[in-house]
Amino acid sequence: MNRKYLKASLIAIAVVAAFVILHYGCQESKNLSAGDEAGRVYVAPGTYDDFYLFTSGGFSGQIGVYGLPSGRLFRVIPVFSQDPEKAWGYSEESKPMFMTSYGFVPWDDAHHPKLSQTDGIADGRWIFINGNNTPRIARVDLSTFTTAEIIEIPNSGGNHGSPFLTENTEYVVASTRFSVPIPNKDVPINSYKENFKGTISFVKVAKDGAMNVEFQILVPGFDYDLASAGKGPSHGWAFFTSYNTEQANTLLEVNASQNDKDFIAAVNWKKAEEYIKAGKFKTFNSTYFRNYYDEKKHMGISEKKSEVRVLIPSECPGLIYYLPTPKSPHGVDVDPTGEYIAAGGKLASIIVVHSFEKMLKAIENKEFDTTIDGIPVLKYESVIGGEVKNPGLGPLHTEFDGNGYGYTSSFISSEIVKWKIGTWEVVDRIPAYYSIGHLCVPGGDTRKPWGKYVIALNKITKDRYLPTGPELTQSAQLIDITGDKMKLLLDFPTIGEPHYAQAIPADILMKNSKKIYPIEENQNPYGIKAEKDSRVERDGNVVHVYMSQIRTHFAPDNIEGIKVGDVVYFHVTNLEQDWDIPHGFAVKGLQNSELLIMPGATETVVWTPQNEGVYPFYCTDFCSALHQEMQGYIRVSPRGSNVQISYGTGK
Ligand code: RUQ
Ligand code: CUA
Repeated sequence: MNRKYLKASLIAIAVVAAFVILHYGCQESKNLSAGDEAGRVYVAPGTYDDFYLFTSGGFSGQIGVYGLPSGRLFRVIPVFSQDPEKAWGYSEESKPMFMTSYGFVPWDDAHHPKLSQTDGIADGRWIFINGNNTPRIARVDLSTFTTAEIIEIPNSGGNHGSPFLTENTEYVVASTRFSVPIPNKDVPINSYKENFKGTISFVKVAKDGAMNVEFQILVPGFDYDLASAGKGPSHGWAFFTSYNTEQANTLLEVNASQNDKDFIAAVNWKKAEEYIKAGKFKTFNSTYFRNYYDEKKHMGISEKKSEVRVLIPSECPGLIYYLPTPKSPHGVDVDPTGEYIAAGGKLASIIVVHSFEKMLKAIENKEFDTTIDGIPVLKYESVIGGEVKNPGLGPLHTEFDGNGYGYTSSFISSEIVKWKIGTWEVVDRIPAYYSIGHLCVPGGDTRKPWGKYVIALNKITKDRYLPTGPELTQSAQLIDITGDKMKLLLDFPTIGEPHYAQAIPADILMKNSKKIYPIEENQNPYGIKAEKDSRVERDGNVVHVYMSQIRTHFAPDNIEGIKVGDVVYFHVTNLEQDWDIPHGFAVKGLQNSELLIMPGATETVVWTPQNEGVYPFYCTDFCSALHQEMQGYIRVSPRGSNVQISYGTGK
């Protein structure tokens, strides 16, 4: 046996062994004996050991994917922000995903991941997340862990209260945090009370996941903060917290903390559907974009929209009611039975829990305090189901365990408080290190929580981890809730600022995980199906390189006839049909990110060489023992040179 070959084989064996250890040694232990058949079948609490945890990346614009109970980071899914690791927002195919009415927007602030549901139970098809700054909602496909769609929300000043969804994923909602003139126009800021409005949007989700802004409701100019849809008996309703009912436009820390109570807006969306059907809407001319990724074409496609239907509450009786809620409420969370609506008041000294049944009675009996812009304000005493006393300072968000308890995060006193639904007594509390914002119980927002853990999502970690300069990591804490007393199990740092998070049993997602894209289904107009189709074509000063990759070479790997001033498109198809064999692509001096191409996919990057010379290109992802051999050269000649296009591999 030739020595070089022997050496290569030994390296290959070592690499394969290392990969096996890396891949399988670090997985959450599998629990395939849980007995579930399909993702949508509910299995009782405690049956599952392992979960995927999806955390918002906050101002990183991404989603972090962790394993539970290990707390280990598996993946960062790029959503609203460019990610050079995966060429998200850099490749020609993914750029359309960032189109908005403001042009190409490569960043956002993502707060609330939300798993799709069927019958009020997370089903593992998709996870949605909001873009707060340039109002958008994204849908991530959980078979590929990639962003499949991003829709812009028109007539919104900032999409914070989003994308909470109804129990069969009929709608994801979007409420505007900042009120603005709608439609937007040039007015003095101190004309706030007269000119500024909020909107609550219902975005329809089709069977295949496609989103459409079905209708919006024009509401008074408060700040609409968070949302939660009804379930079971309250299915058909959705609830939105608001603050700044004072309608202040400056120094809100003082001016928006005057009123003793603000509101939860209760929207009857089934009624809204009737009004839409009956044509009781106004059509606003509003420009916004819907972008989706065509999985067969391996390409993002942008659609421009120009109209949206808007309902005006004063013209639609019964559409929306206000529930008085103390004091600058933040989170609103409906319990698993659908009867109780818990509100976290940032400045409140109790957790207020409204009763859905009492709300319906109060509406029937017209127990109103007043009416604001056609929206009846219900009497507090008529809708209140209970008050949790001594819940800690600054209660924000509540999740449920399915055993009759609520868990509320309290930011200022930095703790989780466990309380009993019905008696409203606090039964346990545990400190969080430090300053918890959201919290997450697996399935804790659904009709049938999986329970087992509560995860604290903390804003501040002073003295908890090694310092990392002026900014310290944010963190999550895993807490066991199977006993009477909550027990801290684990701390782990998070990527980006975790706002909300969602967890789902690993089994539900694992069996749907896509391994490859079948090459025969690749419909990318610049894709190729076999190495023999690889080629280089000149069209004026534009050059298209149709390139293939397979372990461990490019075709072509020698290219000549490129000239300074050319615009070179590398259309790179990864011909592999094996799981976990992406190849990368980068060329020296590329003013862009690498490409990272999945098996069976095609991606494109543009290069404009500025100087003559010879430029190496190579595979950036360690793909086999001979990964370092996966390289090539491009010769760039001066402008006006008569070197003809030529290319090849192995000649
Ligand atoms: S928030 S810490 Cu952006 Cu959901 Cu409450
Ligand atoms: Cu292909 Cu490394």
